[in-house]
Amino acid sequence: MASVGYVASEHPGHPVPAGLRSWSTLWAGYRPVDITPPELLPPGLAASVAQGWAEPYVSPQDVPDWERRRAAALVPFTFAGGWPLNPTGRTGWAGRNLGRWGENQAADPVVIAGSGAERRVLLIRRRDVGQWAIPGGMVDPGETAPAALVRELREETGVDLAAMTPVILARRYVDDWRTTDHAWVTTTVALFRLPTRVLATAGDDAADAGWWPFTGVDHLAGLLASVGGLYPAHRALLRLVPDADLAVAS
Ligand code: RP5
Ligand code: MG
Ligand code: MG
Repeated sequence: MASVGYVASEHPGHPVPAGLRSWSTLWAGYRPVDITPPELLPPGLAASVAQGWAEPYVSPQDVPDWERRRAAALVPFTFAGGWPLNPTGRTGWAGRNLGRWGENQAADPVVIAGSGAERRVLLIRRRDVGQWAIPGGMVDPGETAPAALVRELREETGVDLAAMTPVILARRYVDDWRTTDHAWVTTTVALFRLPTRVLATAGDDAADAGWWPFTGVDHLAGLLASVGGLYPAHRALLRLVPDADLAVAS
């Protein structure tokens, strides 16, 4: 098959053309751009490993337990030449910009308070991209997703919902900004419903925390446009909240 001369760096902001994303479509000219940051390459990698958020492997070929990881994956994935392949196909980006090669499991607690026109959703402003997002985070090694939902919510907003049982909305891929062909994010999205708002205080990787009117994702995005915007990857997650939990716009 003829190669298509697509080089991601020549198309800033462009996704890979839809017809070329599938790994089963041969594309000899594919040249993804490596976005591995210095803190995930030697010598900086050692400090990131010591901080506890990065695994020490410079290449996925060094990872010793792929069989176990594949069995535990939320979204199945395949390999080529020892490299795990993003289950959504080519991204235009290579390397690792996340703690782990392959699937990085996150937990996203969607907390809703009030009803009708008073209904609100608890969001944080992410320090990395400056946008408003669900107060989620990565599941720690050996931790369960339900435990991570409660821990991340507490760390990022100060709200402790350990006594509640949330409704799991989905276990799915999330289009995180750090995604590459060989390291990506999946998440467990869960809904907590509160009768009224509780005090929220930003902490950890949250620059701000607040309750935003939530009568629909598009309305929410409009509200947030002037203050950093809504983290694009979380639009799809917030759309998972059942209609019954949304106020009818009047
Ligand atoms: C998002 O990044 C996930 O949906 C989750 O909210 C979060 C996990 O990463 P950190 O907040 O730990 O950076 O894509
Ligand atoms: Mg966090
Ligand atoms: Mg977080």
